[in-house]
Amino acid sequence: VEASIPEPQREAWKRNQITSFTDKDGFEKEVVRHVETTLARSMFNCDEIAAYSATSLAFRDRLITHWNRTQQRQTYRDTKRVYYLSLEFLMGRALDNAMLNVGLKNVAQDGLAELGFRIEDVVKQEHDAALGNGGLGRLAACFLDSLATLNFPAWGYGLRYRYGIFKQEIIDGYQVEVPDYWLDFNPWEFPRHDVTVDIQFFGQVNKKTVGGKTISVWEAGEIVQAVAYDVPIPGYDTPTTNNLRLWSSKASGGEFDFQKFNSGDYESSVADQQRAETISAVLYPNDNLERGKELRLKQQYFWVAASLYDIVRRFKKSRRSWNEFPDQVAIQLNDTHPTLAIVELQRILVDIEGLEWDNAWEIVTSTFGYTNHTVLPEALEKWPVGLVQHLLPRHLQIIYDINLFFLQSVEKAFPDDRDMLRRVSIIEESQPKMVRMAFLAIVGSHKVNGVAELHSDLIKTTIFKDFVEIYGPDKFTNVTNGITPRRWLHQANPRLSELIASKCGGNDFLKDLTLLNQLEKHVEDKQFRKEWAEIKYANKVRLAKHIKDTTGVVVNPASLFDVQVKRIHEYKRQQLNIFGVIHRYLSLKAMTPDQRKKQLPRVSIFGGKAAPGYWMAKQIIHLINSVGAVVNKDEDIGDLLKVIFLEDYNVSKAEMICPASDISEHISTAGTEASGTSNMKFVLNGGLIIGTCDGANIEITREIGESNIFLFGNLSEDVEDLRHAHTYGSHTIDSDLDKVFNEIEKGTFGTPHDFSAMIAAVRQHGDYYLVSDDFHSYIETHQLVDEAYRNQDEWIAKCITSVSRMGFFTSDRCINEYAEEIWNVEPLAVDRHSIWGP
Ligand code: GPU
Repeated sequence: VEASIPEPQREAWKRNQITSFTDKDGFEKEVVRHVETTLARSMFNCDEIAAYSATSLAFRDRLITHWNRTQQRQTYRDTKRVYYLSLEFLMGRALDNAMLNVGLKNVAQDGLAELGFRIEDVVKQEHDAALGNGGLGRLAACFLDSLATLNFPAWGYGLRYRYGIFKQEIIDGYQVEVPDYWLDFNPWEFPRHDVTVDIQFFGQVNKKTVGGKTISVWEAGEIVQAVAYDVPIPGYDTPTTNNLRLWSSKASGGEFDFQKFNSGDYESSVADQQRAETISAVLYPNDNLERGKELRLKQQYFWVAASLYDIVRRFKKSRRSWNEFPDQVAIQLNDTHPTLAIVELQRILVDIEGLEWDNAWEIVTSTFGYTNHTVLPEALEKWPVGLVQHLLPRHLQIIYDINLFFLQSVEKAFPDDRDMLRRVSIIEESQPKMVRMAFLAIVGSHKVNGVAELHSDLIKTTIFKDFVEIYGPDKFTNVTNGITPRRWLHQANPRLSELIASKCGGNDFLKDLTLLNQLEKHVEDKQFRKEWAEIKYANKVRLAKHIKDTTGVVVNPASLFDVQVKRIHEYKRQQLNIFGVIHRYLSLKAMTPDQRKKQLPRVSIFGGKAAPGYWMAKQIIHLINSVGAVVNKDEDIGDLLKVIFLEDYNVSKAEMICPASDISEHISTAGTEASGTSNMKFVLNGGLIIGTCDGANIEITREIGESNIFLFGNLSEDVEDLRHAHTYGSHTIDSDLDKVFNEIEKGTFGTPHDFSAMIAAVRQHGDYYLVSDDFHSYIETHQLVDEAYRNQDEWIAKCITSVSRMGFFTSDRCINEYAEEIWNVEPLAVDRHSIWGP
C-alpha cells in the first residue's frame, strides 16, 4: 500500500513540522506534559522513576524526529549502507548518553533541578540494556555510537531478548543468577507492529520444474513471526540518528491460533505461542564458549532471516539490478553467530530470485565481511549436521554445495595436498559430522579481520593458516578494537573530561581523540597535576562509598585501588590475581608491626560474572570472597589490604569503576585475549595497567611507552612449548605459589576441599593457563607497582602522559578503518539546517 502523502497535502505537514526543545523552559514543558499525559500523573504523584520516564520521553521525542530525518536523508541519497549483525549489543543506559550526545545535559540538569530533581538520581533510575555478555557485545555498542557520530548510513540488527544477561547476586560467597527484568518499562524502543517477517523452520525441500528450470522449494514445518523494535542511536554533536533494529519472536497469525482454540485445543494453542516466544526469550550467558544448543541455532536463523529479508526489501525499493547489491549493501558479521546470513542470501538469490549460482555467489561474497574475536577452540562454533538438516533442510543443501565448489577449487590449486581438503572442509568428518561456522564465514566473505595486531597474526598462522594459503594474505586484515570516548570518558568521568577540554581547546577531542596529544605539554604543570590527582581521588571516594553501601566494607580511598573487572574465565586468570593477593597477605602477616607501617595500603577489587554452567569460574568467585572474608577482618592487616568482590558488574558499574582505578589487571595467558577493551577504558581514565603481552596491551604499550605500563609474564610464542613441557616433562610449581596453595589447604580461607580443583588444575593437570610459570614475574611486577605509586608526582605524570597518547584507541578510528578497508562506504554529509530537504 502506498502510504506516502500526496504532494498537495504535504504543505500542511511542512507547516506543522515538529520543533524540538532547545532550552530549559522548552525541556520543562515537555517533562510536565509527559508526566501529566503520557504517564497520567501529576506534581502530587511524581517520584524519581516518573521523572526519569518523562525526561527520557522528552529526549526520545527529540531523537525520533532526528531519526526520521536521518532515514529520509539516507533513503533519498540512496548510497551504500552498512549493516552490523550482532547477537549482542551491550548498550548500558541510554538517557545520560542521549543528553550528552545531543548536547543538552546542562539544560536537562537545570530543568530537572527547577522541577525538584537531581539529575544524577534521575539517571540512576534506568535499568541497563544488557543484551550482551562482555567485550564482544560492548564493542558492538561502541561501534554504533561511532557510526552515528561519523554520519555513516548504518543499521544494527540484533535480537530483542526478553531477558538480557542475568543479574548476579553473591550469597555466602557464591554467585547466584537472578533473571534480568529489563523490559518492564523501556522508553527507548519503538515497537513496529507493521514491520514483521514470517520465518520458516523445519519441513522439507521439494524440487519443482518451472519453465524448464529445476528449483528447490522449502516447505516449512513451522512459521514464527519476527516483529521489529527500533532503538534510536544518536551520534555525538550531529543530527545523525541511526537505527538499531531488534527482532522479537511471536506466534505467527496473531496472539494464538483461534482455530485450535475454538476446536477445544486450547493447550496446544498456548504451547505454540510459547514455543514461538521462547526464541527471543533469553540471551545465552556464555562468553567465549559455544555449547551447540538447538534453541541457539533457532535464534541465529530467526534473527538472520528477518534481518536479510528487511535488507533485501529495502534494496529492492531502489529497483537496481542484483549485481549492484554489493554496491548498496555491506554486511558485517560480528563473530560467526550470524554466518547463516551467507547461506540465507544465497538461498534468496538462487531459490527465490532465480539467479544463477555463480552469479549469486559473487554477490554474496562481495557483500559480507567477517570479524573473528577469539582463537580459543571451545569458542569456535560448530553445529551438528543432523541438527542443521532438521531445522534448516534447504540451508544444509546449500552449505554442502558451497563446500563442494570450494573444495573443488582447492583441489585444483593444491593437487598434491590431499590432507588439505580434510583440514579446510566446511564439514568436519567427525562423529557426528559438524558444520564449521568460521570456515563457512571465511569462504562466504571478502574480508576476514582480527581485533588486535597479535590476534590477527595468530589467526593467520594458526586456526586459519590454510585459508591464507588458499586465498592469499590480502583477504585477512587487522582492525584493532577501540572504545567510544563519549561514553567512556565524557559520560563516565565528566570532571576529567572537563579538565582535559580546558587543556585541549574545548570538546573537539571527543570527536578527534588524537587531539589528546595536546595534554603532553602540560605534564610538568604542577597545578594541572594537582587537579588531575584531585579528580582521581574524588572518583575513588565515590567508589569507596559504593563499596561501603553494597558490601559493608570500609576502604580507605588513599589506598592503591587495584581493579580486575571482566567476565570470570580461566584464560583471563582471576585465579592468578587472587593467588597474588594471598601471597601479599602472607607477606604482610609475616612482618613485624614496624615493617608493616612502611607498607603501601591496597584495595584489590574484583568484579565479573561467571557463565552459570562454568563450574571452575564459580569456584574462583568463591575463593575471592573467601579470601576477602578473612583478610578484611584481620586486625593485623587493617587498611593494608582489603579484598572486594563487586556484585553484578555491568556497563553502568563500569562507568563508575574505571575512573576510580589506580592500576587495573589485564593478565590473560599470552595469546588468549583477542584484544581486550577495558584495558583502553582504564588508561583513558587516568589509570595505569599491569598486563601480559597479549591482545591490545601490546599496542597500548607501543602508543603510551614501555615506561608507562607494567608488563610481565611469558610471551605468546613460548606458550606451546611450556604447555608441552608441563605435560611431558617434570612440572615444578613456583615456590611462592606453592606456599599460597599450602595456606589454602591448611583451611585458612575455609574448607580446603572447595578449592582443591583450582589447585589441582595447576599442580596436577598441566597448568594450561601458565599460572605457575607467570607467578614470580607477576609478584615482582606488583612490587614495582607499589614502588612507583609511592612517588605520587611521577605516577600522575605517567597517567597524564598515557592519556595524551591514547588517541589511537577510539572506536571512531576503527569504524573509519572498516569503512575504508572492508565496507567501501562513505559518510553522508548532513546539513544541520535543512529539515525536509535532502
Ligand atoms: N569476546 Br568469541 C567476547 O566478549 N565474547 C566472545 O564470545 C568472544 C570474544 C571478546 C574477546 O574475548 C575480547 O578479547 C575482545 O576484545 C572482544 O571480544 C571484542 O573484540
